[in-house]
Amino acid sequence: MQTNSIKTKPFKDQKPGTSGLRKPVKTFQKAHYLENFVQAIFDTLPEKQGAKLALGGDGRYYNREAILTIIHMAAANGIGELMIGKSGILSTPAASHIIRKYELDGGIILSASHNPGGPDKDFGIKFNTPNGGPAAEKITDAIYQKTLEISEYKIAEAQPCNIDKVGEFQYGDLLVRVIDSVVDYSELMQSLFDFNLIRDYLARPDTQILFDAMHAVTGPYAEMIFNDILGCPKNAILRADPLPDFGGGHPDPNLAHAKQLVDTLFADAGPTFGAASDGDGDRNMILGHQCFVTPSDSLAILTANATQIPAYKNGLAGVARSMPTSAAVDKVAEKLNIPCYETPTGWKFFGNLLDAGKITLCGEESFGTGSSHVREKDGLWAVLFWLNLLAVKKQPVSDIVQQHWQQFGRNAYVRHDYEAIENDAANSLVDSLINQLGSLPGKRLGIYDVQYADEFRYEDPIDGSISEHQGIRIGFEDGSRIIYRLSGTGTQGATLRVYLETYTTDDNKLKKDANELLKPLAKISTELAQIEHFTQREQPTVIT
Ligand code: G16
Repeated sequence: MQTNSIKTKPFKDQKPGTSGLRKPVKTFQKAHYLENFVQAIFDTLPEKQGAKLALGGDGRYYNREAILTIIHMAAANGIGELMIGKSGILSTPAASHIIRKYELDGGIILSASHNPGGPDKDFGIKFNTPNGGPAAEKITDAIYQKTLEISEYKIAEAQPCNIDKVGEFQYGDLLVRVIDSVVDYSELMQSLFDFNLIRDYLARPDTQILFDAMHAVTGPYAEMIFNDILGCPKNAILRADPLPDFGGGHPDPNLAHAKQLVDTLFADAGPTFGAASDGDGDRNMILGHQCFVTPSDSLAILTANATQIPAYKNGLAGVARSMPTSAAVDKVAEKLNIPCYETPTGWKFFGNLLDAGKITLCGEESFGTGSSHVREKDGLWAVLFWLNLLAVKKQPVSDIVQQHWQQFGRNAYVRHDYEAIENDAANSLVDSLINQLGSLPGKRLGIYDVQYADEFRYEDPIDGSISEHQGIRIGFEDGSRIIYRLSGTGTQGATLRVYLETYTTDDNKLKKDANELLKPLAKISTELAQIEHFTQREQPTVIT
């Protein structure tokens, strides 16, 4: 097999963000762009020769082309084995699972997650380490450094290569194993949850569920689990077929982008349970009949009820949430007397805590929930956890949520996103906020007294690594918070995220709309950051 060394020049914009490198497809299609980044990944591997890697993605536009390029580069770089999802399809949690199960040296996942797909939309690539989780910052920094120094990459002469059939073939010295990851993943799920109980629950005449796969990667996984194994009818899954452009939709499971699902669940005779997952299958949204469970509440409720689920019946070592996620889970952890860690945004920050056995469950406000079963957040896992819980409790979702709030109080929560704003405007807004931080503690803003105002800094309790500038926190005496962050996953300009949270035990407020409860705090947040002045936006683009 002929291999070539191709001369190239660095691109300056290949610094991975919150979750890998995400750019418009057109950027990835520039000559050498993908290849440079992949070569940098290979050159960062501790043992490149003979390494075994997983490879696959969410099936979005450019997935297949990128996979074929990576196979040719792997062969030329001395990689020993690639384990590839059939037709290039691997959900992010399934990739994490196969890296762990088959003891691979890592994996390359092609996804821009919840970002839209298509020739004019987004693509992404990220590297996961042997623990199955997203590479830690020191590794992504090393990859970035390599991209700045690169002068050539290695690639084999293209040869026909069939990734649509399960089986093995040799590509020079490289062994390519095409697998059906749906089988591995569904076996893992069956080892965690009581499938017999869930099956009986789903067969009840008063139970009806609806899962929205959003034309994204979870379709085949959901069909095997819900239709084939749990016996749900075909129409229990919406948008099951994965499409390269997600059917023109935005594969983000939230109230704005899963509209048909939300409308159905909120109709008078709607199903008892609804859920959705995102582009690469790691996010989840949970709904009951006329009830939306915020991701922060979902994490708290799963934590409070974990011992009712087979996999967690012996209790939890601890829990973790990202800083902007509401403190609902903190209240539960306190009651259970288990540790609760606060990490920066990004699943990679949970990796060390999971590996060290310090936590069992973790989650984020950005519709991500997961556990120690893999090292990624896991959309279908969260859905099955809820179904197992419903099968045990035999109560409507809304009753479970209300009872949780009665017991622990309610952390009412919303997030306002201002998308695609000018980078300079976003940076000026953040600078202006940082300049105010010193003068805020002790001040009264509306009906709230500022207790602290700072930039979040994280010291990893396991390896001592430090991550600075992880978001601006304004904390109030009554536990309310306003958090500001710039997203690390957008591809157009900057996205400002404003997270609002207030805590209440007042019975009258337990049934109220969160937006209503957070109105005063929302007003303070826009005034303090002078959002309209800096961005010329009167309203957020999306409220979740
Ligand atoms: C990624 C990360 C998450 C993070 C989310 C939003 O999720 O894995 O940890 O919370 O992005 O990040 P940001 O607020 O910086 O946009 P995903 O599902 O997009 O891979």
